[in-house]
Amino acid sequence: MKNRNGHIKRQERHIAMHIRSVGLQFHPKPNYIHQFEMALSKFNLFHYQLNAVSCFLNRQLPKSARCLSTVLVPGEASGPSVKTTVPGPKSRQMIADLDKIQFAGSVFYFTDYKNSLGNYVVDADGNSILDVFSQISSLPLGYNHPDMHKVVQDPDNQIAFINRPALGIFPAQGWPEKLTNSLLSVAPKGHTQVNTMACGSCSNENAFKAAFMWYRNKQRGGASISDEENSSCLVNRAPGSTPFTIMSFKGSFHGQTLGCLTTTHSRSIFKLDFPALDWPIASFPRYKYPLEDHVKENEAEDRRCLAEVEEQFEIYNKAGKFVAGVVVEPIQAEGGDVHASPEFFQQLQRITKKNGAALILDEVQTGGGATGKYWCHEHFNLPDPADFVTFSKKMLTGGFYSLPEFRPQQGLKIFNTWMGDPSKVLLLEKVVQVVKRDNLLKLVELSGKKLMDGLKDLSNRFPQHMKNNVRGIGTFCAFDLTSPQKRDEAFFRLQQHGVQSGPCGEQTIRLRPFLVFQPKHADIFLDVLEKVLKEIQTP
Ligand code: PSZ
Repeated sequence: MKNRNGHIKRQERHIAMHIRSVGLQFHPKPNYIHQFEMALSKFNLFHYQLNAVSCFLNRQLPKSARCLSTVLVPGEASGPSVKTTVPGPKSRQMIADLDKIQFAGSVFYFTDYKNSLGNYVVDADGNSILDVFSQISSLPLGYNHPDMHKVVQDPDNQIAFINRPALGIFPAQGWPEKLTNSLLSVAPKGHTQVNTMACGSCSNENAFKAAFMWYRNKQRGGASISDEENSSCLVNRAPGSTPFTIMSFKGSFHGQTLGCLTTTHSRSIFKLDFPALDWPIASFPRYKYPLEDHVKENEAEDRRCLAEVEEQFEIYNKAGKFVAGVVVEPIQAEGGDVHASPEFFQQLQRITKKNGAALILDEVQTGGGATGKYWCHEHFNLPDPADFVTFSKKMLTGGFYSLPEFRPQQGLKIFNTWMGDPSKVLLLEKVVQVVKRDNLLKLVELSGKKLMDGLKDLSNRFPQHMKNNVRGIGTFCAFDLTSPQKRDEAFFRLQQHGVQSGPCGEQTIRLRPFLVFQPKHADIFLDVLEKVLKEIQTP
């Protein structure tokens, strides 16, 4: 008994430590954790036999989409299987080992990547977990997809995996063709230019820089660069260093490097103690749900936020802190899956253009297919192509697309050692082929509809726990619990029942499944969520 109590205490401590570091609002509730342990000792959780369900679903799909309910990743588990608490004893030991070397409080659990397959991640304790978080929304085809293995096994590709080039100066022969077959084959409308980068923050930083150069060149109006500009920039002084700014929105997340961090406003944990630039910030719409019952108020909310954008342009441009760009997420993700209307984005583009600034769409999280299109902003019917579209995560490589007028005029301006990694582009080339071959964007649409219908149904049936603001495009879905504490409990219980979801915002759970997430996986998720909603103890 002593051992058992010690074990539960350790479990609580770990959860509290973890929650602190990822910023969940968790208040340890020994009671439900304890009850969970008791239940676990009675039976091993969850072995779904879903073949029958799968066949049934297959018959429900339209003919053209039937292939979508067949097995996409052969050998994938038929449901979650949880044998220990999550994280289990092995993971907890490994977390303690890692914590001696670095702060490990953000680790959920250690993962057995060899045995993970498709939509299921297997942890170090052998728990098989339905993963609807996909490595913070970043692994496109699930674990160990056979086509990804083929890319790595191809001897020609192995050369690229081993010999990582400094891409800006020594690209491998055939590189332009690789870019054409991968990134450019799915480029947003009008985008013929693409630069690769290592991560999302790096992509945004460089898009900001490209916008600044473009803005300065417009100001120069063709005049050549003066000696004074060249010498003053070396000591961070005008006129070489510019007072230019990038406008961003409250609640946004654009990365944690210093420039990006100035445009990130989602949570203080990211910002506290770091210097920030004096750049303009406007409000992002916060709608009332259900949308159909609040059309007028939400239109007014759009107008309020757009008026702030206009106002910020005026204030900063007047003060000589010229706004060279506006950066915005098509859906604010880290900030709690906050959606805005197509009309908001259309007007934002109009205002940005009118003020001579560049519109930078940060599709790091929304891009890559999760909304049923490669780029979320393709749902917005923008009158013109966006000036920049930045990406990373599901695209495997970071980088940004831009319109031709934003090309730098000199080398070494948008530059670093690696400029991304060609091996990631090889994988992406295959991902793009598989998405097309297996009709995965259509699948996202179908699975997304199933998720949204199921979530709306649950929010109607459990109004004491779920808020009436289920939202989503494709499988990029989210819902709020009625309090931060309930969100934390729901997140914890989902994990214990073998579902890995993602927390974001104050009291939101977001779903970021793989592109191989099928309606049958949506059924499993919804079943587990219903069970969790019945179990919630937080008042
Ligand atoms: O805690 C963190 O730093 C996290 S957790 C999730 C993210 C970052 N998301 C990354 C992200 C993003 O969602 C958007 C819309 N823009 C930029 C970024 C930064 O990308 P990375 O993390 O690759 O630098």
